[in-house]
Amino acid sequence: MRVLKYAILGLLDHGSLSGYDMTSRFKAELGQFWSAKHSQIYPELKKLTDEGFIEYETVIQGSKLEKKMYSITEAGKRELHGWLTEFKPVPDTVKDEFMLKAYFISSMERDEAKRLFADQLQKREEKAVFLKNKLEELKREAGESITFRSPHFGHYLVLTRALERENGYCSWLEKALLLMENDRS
Ligand code: FER
Repeated sequence: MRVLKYAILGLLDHGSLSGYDMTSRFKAELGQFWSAKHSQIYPELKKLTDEGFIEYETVIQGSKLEKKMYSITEAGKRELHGWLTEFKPVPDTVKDEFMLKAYFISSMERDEAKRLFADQLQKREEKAVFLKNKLEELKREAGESITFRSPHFGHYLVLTRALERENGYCSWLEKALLLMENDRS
């Protein structure tokens, strides 16, 4: 499934963008949880144009520079809406290399395992702090409470989910470290 296709349609549903604007948006925000390479974005823009889901207008910048400003078409809006409202089964668990190491923990010495878990805990805590700061920043920017109609609601949802995930990961790592600390088997 071409999920990048829907990421592009979603971005364009809020207003027209150049290819450059789009790669910037991927870098800044969307890319934090849905990364895409420049090399993937441009062929997808071409494909979506051929399919009639987006269109572009060539804008002259200065004397020579040209850029394509992309916008979503009515067919594109219908396509996006179809995807947004479609029910899906729970996807397979995202692969996490650390889980594979946890599964094979008995092949390590206790101290090695403790160091590995402590290192992961430190890094996950740093990530949680980063996300917490992002969330505070978003709340300040949004001003009043963020409700369904707020333009920040989607960003808020994705950030709160990410923060819950990292906090949950940290508390699991702490419990695992305690288990290794307290049993002397
Ligand atoms: C953001 C910063 C980080 C953001 C998402 C993330 C949606 C991370 C998400 C994740 O790790 O799942 O601004 O905006």
